[in-house]
Amino acid sequence: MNQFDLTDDQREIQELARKFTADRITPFAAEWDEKHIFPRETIKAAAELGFAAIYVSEEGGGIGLGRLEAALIMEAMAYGCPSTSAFISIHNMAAWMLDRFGSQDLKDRYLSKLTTMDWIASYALTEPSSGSDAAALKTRAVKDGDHYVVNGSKQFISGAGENELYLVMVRTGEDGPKGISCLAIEKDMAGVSFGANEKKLGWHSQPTRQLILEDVRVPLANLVGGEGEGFRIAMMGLDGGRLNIGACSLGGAQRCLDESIAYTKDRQQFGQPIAEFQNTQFMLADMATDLEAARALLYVAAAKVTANAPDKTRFAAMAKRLATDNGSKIVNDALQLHGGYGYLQDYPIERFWRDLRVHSILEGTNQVMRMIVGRDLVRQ
Ligand code: 2MC
Repeated sequence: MNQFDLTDDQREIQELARKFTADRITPFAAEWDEKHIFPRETIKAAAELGFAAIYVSEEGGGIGLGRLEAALIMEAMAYGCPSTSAFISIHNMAAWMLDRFGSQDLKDRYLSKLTTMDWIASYALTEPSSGSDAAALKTRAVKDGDHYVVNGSKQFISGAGENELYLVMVRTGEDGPKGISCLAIEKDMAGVSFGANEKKLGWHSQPTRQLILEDVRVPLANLVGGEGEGFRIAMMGLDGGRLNIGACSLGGAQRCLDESIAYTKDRQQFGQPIAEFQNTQFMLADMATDLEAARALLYVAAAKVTANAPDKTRFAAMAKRLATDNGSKIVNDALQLHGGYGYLQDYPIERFWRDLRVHSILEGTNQVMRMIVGRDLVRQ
């Protein structure tokens, strides 16, 4: 087997995701964006293919694949709609956290609903005053009998108000990362409410709201992992989430590159297709090169996360940084190649430009990615 190529199984799953995207995502994505439609039915249809629990174990009801396969699926779906693909990624991250760290009781109660997407899960770490410094979070859970009483608020929560389950990082102990635990909180528990739907530059096909927790009584049995393990669990979830976000940038960038090749071959100026100009070819060449470089690193990083390699976190951070920076640059160049038409909603480029912009910010800013890599380099 060629170690630089995908296996037959990986190609098969990629094809499945591409077909699903062509049938169920690409034709509708512009309307979801324009009208801010949350495509719950399409998302549920993705679950029928196993895409709600890609790296959840088969015992847990998932399809038990690795992180490279997950990246291939996310990349393929982002070719149609990065926002919807990323939304499905976040659910996968939460489902994996439950499968990997949850008790049997938690899995019995929630995981089967998550693998079918009868229930959708959100990941809640960020707070209004703790973003990059995630370990400074203040949402507090205090024990009272066989419950925790939870108070606080979580910011920028994808799926908030729509999703049924929230994996919430809360403070149960001391300041800093060691005092953090992870709780599974249901939408319908008393004291759970949501802020207004945020008005965003992109990612219009998914709602983003604050999650507000006021004296929410959460059974002790809803603790995911042990007390004090929440930060590590959250970070391990993000190792995979960051790969997927990088993959969403790859998919979006590939779409915009393909659109640019087609457009520049068609668009005539100065008596010839603009694809004939050397400037156009040089731009397309750089776009394709930057895309392949980012893709190669991301696939290596994904294999490392699957293998639990000691340098997996560093590689996931490097790959997320490169794929999201390169992806946004490629989409920006695609917009330039489309000229004034690229700025119009008649073409898909501006949507991808808006959707990919946030990938350099969320699931850890690209500055935090550099911090993770840099710290690891000098620690050795
Ligand atoms: N895997 C396992 N353990 C990890 C880990 C990982 N990836 N990262 C950190 N840890 C452990 C680490 O080993 C340490 O434990 P110990 O002291 O036992 O060795 C502990 O966690 C604390 O780690 P740090 O000392 O590195 O913690 P610090 O507070 O310095 O900062 C930082 C860590 C900046 C990397 C983290 O706060 C971070 O990632 N910030 C960005 C937050 C973020 O990504 N938010 C995204 C929110 S989710 C989202 O956007 C969407 C869902 C859309």
